[in-house]
Amino acid sequence: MKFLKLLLPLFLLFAIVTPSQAKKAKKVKTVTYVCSIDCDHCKKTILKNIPYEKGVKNVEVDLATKEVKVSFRVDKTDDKKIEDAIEKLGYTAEVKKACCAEKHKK
Ligand SMILES: [Cu+2]
Repeated sequence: MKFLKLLLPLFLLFAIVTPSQAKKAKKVKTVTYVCSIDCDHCKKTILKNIPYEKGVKNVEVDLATKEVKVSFRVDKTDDKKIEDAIEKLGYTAEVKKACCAEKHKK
């Protein structure tokens, strides 16, 4: 019995330490582009095309800020390819630079 009492905390410790491996999540990155979009038609054009680009998981368009937020698989595409895809539709696209608030997070 005394042996069991000693073993239990040890076992519990193992149970806490061992998980946290095997987290093989598909890496998704979200990049915000500032684009030359200015009306509902532009928004529709973006939403009709960009979600079908290779590796793209999600697209959000904010007309007020002219921002297009794209989430994509890093193993399938990259910032530049998405940028090119937006430009191919006839818009300018520029990766939105992180503001100072982003730096202060670290
Ligand atoms: Cu437009």
